[in-house]
Amino acid sequence: MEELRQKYLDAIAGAGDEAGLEELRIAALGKKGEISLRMRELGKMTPEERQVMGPGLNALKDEINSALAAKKAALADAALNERLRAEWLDVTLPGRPRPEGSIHPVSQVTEEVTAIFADMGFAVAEGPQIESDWFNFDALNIPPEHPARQEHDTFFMSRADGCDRPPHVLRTHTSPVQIRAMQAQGAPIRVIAPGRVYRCDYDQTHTPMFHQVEGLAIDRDISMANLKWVLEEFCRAFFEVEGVELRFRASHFPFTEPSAEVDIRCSWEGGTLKIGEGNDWMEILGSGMVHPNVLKAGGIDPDEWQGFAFGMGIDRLAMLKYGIPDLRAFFDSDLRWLRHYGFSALDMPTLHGGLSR
Ligand code: 2U9
Repeated sequence: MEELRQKYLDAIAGAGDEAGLEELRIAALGKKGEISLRMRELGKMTPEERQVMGPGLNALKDEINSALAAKKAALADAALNERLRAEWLDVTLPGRPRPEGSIHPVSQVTEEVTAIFADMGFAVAEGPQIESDWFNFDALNIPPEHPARQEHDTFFMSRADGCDRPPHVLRTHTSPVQIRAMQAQGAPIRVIAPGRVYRCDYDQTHTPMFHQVEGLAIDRDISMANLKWVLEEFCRAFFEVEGVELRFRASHFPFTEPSAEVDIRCSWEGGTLKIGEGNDWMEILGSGMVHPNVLKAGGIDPDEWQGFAFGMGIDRLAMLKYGIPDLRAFFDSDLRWLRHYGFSALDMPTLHGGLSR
């Protein structure tokens, strides 16, 4: 009995984990365990033998059970201590600094405009910034000799020596995106095309790269009335003013007929701009009914379909809404300017959350 005792106490003391302990428990005290078998043999003994062996085996069983429990607790303590050592955390460390980056006003306004038009059923379309002159001009009813080509201050890409095809251009407007969308999707269609455009021009109100968003809606029964409603809804949501008033002035663009420039009622009292009140008007966008030649270039039959289009400058919208005076600072990458005019990365605009909290 003393041999058994020593064997199991030594093995328990040397066990490395709970699984090892369980194996020892089964070997000693399980149904077919060594000590259990001995206890079963008690029945075959004489009463005298039983009187000696019975209490001895019971005491041995108790001692091994206690040793198992003590070792189990010790192993659990050791495991906890090891976790505490490995997973420690210095709670006195300073908090993480706020991220230094911020959302550029152009990105913010692009998101705002996209949210508003998405709510009216417009999808976002994208296309290349380097375009063929057909997509940038011809498809938009601006043939090679058209004076509008000069007005666009186009950047031309260079052609390989000996190539006599017309050079590609940096797109001067996002309109080619809508030509591509019409060709790919056909009618009916409702898309906006926000993105970078390029014109060789630089002063306080012009940069050689700027951002436009254009919209296109084509269906069987679309009129200037639909255009007017969509633009009024847009201005109300974007400038976050209930009483916006728009004025449509007859104008001319090669890609729309009839065409209208759109002014918004505003006041400049005290040198600050207020939208929706006062007696001044400020031009904010151009628009019109898509010219039949442009529909044809997009593969759409103008006898069956018609639609409206509009275009506006995203940078200019950002300046007006957020009171930013100089367009050129938009593209200087000056961190102090970005910290002042930028937006929190965690505060993405939504219609339900208020666009520009
Ligand atoms: C297709 C058909 C017609 C888009 C239009 C304007 C009028 C317009 C200017 C506003 C300020 C450009 O950024 S800006 O300088 N845009 O006045 N844009 S209609 O017309 C289209 C576009 C695509 C297929």
